[in-house]
Amino acid sequence: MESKITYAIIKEATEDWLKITECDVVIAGAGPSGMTAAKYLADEGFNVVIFERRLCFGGGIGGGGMLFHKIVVEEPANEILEEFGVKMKKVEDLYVVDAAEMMAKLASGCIDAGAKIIHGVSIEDVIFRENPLRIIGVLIQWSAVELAGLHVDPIFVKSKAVIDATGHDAEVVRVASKKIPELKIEVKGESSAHCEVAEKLVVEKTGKIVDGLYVTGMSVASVYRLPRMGPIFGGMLLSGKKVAEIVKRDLKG
Ligand code: 48F
Repeated sequence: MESKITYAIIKEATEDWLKITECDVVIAGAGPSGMTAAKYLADEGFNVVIFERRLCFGGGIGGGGMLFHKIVVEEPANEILEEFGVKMKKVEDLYVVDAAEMMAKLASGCIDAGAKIIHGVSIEDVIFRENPLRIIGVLIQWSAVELAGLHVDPIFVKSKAVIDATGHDAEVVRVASKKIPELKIEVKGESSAHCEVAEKLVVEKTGKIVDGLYVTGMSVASVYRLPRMGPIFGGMLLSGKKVAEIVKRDLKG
């Protein structure tokens, strides 16, 4: 029995990994924007993988508003939550949601659509090519190796599109901006709070950084120094949906 357990896990995991080695879309981070993007891209038949550093999903959703277990969304993002089957309560012009329900249902929505979420893996760098300058994949590492501070070389995953959904730190765009100066991107860091403006601009600025590299969610705010918005999540969902539409258009032509 014991060896069968090991055999089954390693065989099935390896089969998944072989499919991931070269895939359509790599998403960094299983927060609200990353999981929304994953669902809409997987719905279109793309081979989508999310690498999530932690052993859970939801990113900033789980903390609710200062640990009160609710978050809010505004119109029209409530329509996205309806598609994921999330229950909402209308309070004035806002929709209030249980943080746990939103985390669980965004995750099951993107998994049911066919996306893979791989936990405990961090994206630490990108693969690039010149003439024309483009991103063609990522370098990944076990988060446990990162945490242990071990010197272990990462491995490569090639993809037609890489989406930075890493949240406040915009980690993927940040590393690309530092290591590939020809990209001429500077990650400015987000600004202080102004909800309405932040919610609007984060969706407006969502999109392509360079061929092959896209940005969604709070990473957008970080790249362009947009205001933060606190525990209102409509912009994250709308940004995830928008980046999926842009990637779909670019990949399908
Ligand atoms: O931070 P996060 O929830 O990103 P988001 O989708 O949503 C932001 C909101 O939660 C909130 C907000 C809006 O109202 O202000 O903060 O933009 O999720 C980001 C996920 O990415 C993972 C991280 O663990 C988190 O779950 N992550 C971060 N860097 C990496 C990563 C990395 N280099 N590789 C893999 N995962």
